[in-house]
Amino acid sequence: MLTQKMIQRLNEQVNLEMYSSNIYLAMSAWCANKGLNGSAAFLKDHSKEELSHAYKIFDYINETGAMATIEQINKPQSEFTSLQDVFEKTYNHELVVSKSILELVDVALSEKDYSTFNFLQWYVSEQHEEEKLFKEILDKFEIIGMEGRGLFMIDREIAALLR
Ligand code: OFO
Repeated sequence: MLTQKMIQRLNEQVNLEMYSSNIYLAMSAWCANKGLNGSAAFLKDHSKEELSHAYKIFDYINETGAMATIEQINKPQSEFTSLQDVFEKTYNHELVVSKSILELVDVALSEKDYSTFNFLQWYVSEQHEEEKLFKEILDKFEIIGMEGRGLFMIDREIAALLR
C-alpha cells in the first residue's frame, strides 16, 4: 500500500511525463514546419514514448489500490531558434526528469516503500538511456556542424535513431 506522500509524488511524475510528451510533440510540429522531417518523426515517436512512461506509473498507482489523478499540464514552448536549440532543450529537460526520478527514489526509501523503490529502478535505467540518447544527438551538431548540407545530414542522422 502506498503512503499519501508516495501517491502524490507518483502522480506528479505522471504529470511530468505527460508534459514531456507534449514538449516533444510541440518540438515535432516546429521541425515539421521547418521541413526537418527526420527530426519531426523522431520527436513525435519520442512523444509517444513519454506517454507510455506516464501510463506505466498510472497503472502502478491504480494497481496498488490508490487512484491516479490527472492534473492540468503546463503549455509547452512552441518556438525555437534552431534545431540545435530544440535538442539542447530536450537534453536539459531530460536532466530535469532524471532529477525528479531520483527524488522519487529518495521518497520511496524514506517511506520504506521497497516495492515502489523496485518499480522505479526501470525509470533510473531509462533516464540513463534518455540522457545518453540526447547527448549523442547534441554531439552530432558539434561533429557535423550546420554549414552547407550539415543541417540536412543531422536531420537524416536523427531519423536513423528512431527506435
Ligand atoms: Fe520519460 O523519459 Fe524522457 O523525459
